[in-house]
Amino acid sequence: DHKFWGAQPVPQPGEGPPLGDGYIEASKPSEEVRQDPYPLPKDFEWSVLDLNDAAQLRELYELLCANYVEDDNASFRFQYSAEFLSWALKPPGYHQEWHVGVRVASNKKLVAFISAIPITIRVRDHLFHASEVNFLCVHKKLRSKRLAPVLIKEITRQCHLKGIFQALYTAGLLLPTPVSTTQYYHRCINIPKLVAVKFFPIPASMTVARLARLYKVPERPHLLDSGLREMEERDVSQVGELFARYMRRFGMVPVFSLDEVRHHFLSGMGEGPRDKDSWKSPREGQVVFTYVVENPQTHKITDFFSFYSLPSTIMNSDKHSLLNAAYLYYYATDAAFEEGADEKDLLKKRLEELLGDAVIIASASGFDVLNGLTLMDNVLFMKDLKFGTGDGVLNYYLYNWRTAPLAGMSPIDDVP
Ligand code: YNC
Ligand code: MG
Repeated sequence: DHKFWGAQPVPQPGEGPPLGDGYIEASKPSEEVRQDPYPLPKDFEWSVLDLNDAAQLRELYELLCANYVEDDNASFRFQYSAEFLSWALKPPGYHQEWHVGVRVASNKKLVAFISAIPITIRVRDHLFHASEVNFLCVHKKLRSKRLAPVLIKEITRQCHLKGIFQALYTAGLLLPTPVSTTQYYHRCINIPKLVAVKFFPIPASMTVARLARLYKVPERPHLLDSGLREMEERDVSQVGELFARYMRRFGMVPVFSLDEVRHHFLSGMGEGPRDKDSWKSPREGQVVFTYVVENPQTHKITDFFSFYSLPSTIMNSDKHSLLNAAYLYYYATDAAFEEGADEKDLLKKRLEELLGDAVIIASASGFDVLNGLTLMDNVLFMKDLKFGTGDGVLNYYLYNWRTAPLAGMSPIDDVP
């Protein structure tokens, strides 16, 4: 029984598959959009955050650090860094009005937040402008007071004011109605630590030492000798093209302009020298790690991969306080464009080499674990690269857009 979600333009339980793809509620001209903010309970006030102000960015960091998403056992809580939040919330064309905070009126303490960023997405054969809603958070002391629906209505109003009527969002929680459900996988790297903090339940009949040997990774990336290096500014257009072409394989994808490619894959890497040995020493505050493979003869970029740093606070250990987790982000390879009987084998082999190096670089950079979801082509390589099934799921949702469910953003051909 969803008092809020039951009245929103999202597919409702029991509706059955849609006859065709399209919006649920028509867009409105801006003068018909509600002009004044939704009322908050007394004692609270709206506050648009200026994330270019280090003090306000810090306030958001602290709110999320203490109150954002935890796993089901309340053992780990996401600890997004200030650098991450700055990168994630200020992509090209971002709107400050979409960084919506709630403060206690008397002392101005930040107690809730919701955000949106502009995105262009393709869902099957429809391309549209939308927003991606994320970082919905209400302080632990203010839970279950129906504040979340007010935040969601306010960010919706702010999107409508900018002419945006569709949104994409993800949640572990099951709501009406996922367009896709993906599962978390984990490539364990720092075995002794992961066992100590109970991230990795050690199987009976196994010792930590044996397990560590089983998960040991080489020190040096294999593709270094065939053109693997950090992405640079001069790669932006080639990476953009390769990415766009690769993503045609999937049913629901973001479509990036070159500015967005630069932002998502390059600017998150931070400043500082990019050299052949960069994989050994991440930059201070580095959020994203992007590597390309440049063919030494043709100088064409044939592949790229990226992952991002998102640590978690460890809540129940006296030995360790931070889980250094990396998450697979986007990748692409021109091996996907080969045609022939063994095309799937070729692709699988290439992705194992490529993302195998992602595991090696994550390890060399000090990450304890590399996480991935069952989306894109991840299922082709995760098993052989020793990713294990996690117990978390991530549901993908579309607001005000109807389409039949997609199989984990996997190739359209695989949709049941
Ligand atoms: C959630 N995560 O079902 P019903 S993910 C959406 N996403 O409504 P109250 C959620 N809805 O079922 P609390 C939700 N969690 O009665 C709860 N709800 O219809 C719904 N956690 O509100 C819930 N961050 O205020 C129910 O609940 C109603 O005090 C109950 O607050 C919820 O960022 C929350 O997990 C999540 O901070 C704020 O628990 C709080 O519990 C919290 O009584 C820890 O709310 C952090 C956490 C969520 C991470 C995320 C994506 C959010 C998407 C929101 C939907 C966007 C729609 C598109 C809008 C733009 C449209 C355009 C154009
Ligand atoms: Mg509440």
